Amino acid sequence: MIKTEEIVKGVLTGDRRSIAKAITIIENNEPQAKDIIASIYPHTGKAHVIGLTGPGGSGKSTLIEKIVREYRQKGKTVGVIAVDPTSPFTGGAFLGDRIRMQELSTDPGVFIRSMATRNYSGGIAKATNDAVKVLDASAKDVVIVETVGAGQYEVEIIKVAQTIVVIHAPGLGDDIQAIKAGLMEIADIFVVNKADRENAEKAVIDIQAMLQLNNKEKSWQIPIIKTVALTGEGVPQLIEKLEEHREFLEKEKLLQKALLKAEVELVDAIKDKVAQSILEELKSKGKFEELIEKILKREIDAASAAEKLLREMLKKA
Ligand SMILES: Nc1nc2c(ncn2[C@@H]2O[C@H](COP(=O)(O)OP(=O)(O)OP(=O)(O)O)[C@@H](O)[C@H]2O)c(=O)[nH]1
Ligand SMILES: [Mg+2]
Repeated sequence: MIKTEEIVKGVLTGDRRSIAKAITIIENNEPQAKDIIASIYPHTGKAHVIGLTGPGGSGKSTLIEKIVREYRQKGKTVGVIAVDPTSPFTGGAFLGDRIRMQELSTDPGVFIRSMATRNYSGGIAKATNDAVKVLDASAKDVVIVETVGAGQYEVEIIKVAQTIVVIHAPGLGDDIQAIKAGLMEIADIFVVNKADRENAEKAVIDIQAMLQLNNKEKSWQIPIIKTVALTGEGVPQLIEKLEEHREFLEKEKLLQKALLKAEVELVDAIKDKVAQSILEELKSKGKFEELIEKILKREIDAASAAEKLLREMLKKA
């Protein structure tokens, strides 16, 4: 067995084999997983975690390949985890693009991995989260998680990702129902892929209509981006929105911090005011000088005197 420290050290330096080993340990739910996560945890929290979900065959894997390339051109490092709760990844469509993906996977700034999470007792979301932490700790700027929008996992992605992209494509029953209601709720960005097909515009209009129905007052406007994953068309626009959402989240965080700071300031100010007005009240009661005398004569200590004064004041109130 490889020592935990060795794996952790490897992960932190971005060593491909250590990253793979750590994820395998997580995938197999080995006891070592807990120690690895505990050790890398302080080094996490920097990556932008993007969840990409949608019906089977909508073009998720094809699109991810183009997204990865675009991020690499911008100098960002990327990790990808394809979660396949049913079959091992090696049988999946990702390998349909075998050659192009292989090309990507020799790039040291890219790590691509599928995960079969059946054995993980903590649930798929937990296993995925832990694998994301490994990639985050390995200093990937962006981590993309691909999940099939079927079953329960689609909504679980909200526990894993900061930005959720829901992808749809015309020709999948040609019905917006192909996107489950649950997915509509969690989307930060919509993608209509296969925009080269003629009925793509209809899909856009259908999603627009659904978004309007769901017209809650929101500070983030959910965009709908058209893409052709096969050619990469629309991918720069998608990346732009992904970055915008990331900035939006940062601003929200800053706002939360500002709120917290304002609260602390207010509490401090109240404390000052309360203390001051009580002091004035006590001084005006005449007992104040009397007690000072007693303290000087060592008849009472200051703390007991303060308590006595406050108690008398409260009794009168
Ligand atoms: N015409 C067209 N075909 C596309 C486009 N994007 C992907 N495809 C094709 O659609 C099929 C499914 O693409 P994938 O990327 O495997 O879809 P997926 O959503 O990852 O599928 P699963 O992982 O099985 O859920 C493949 O044959 C792709 O070549 C597109 O923009 N236009
Ligand atoms: Mg796929």
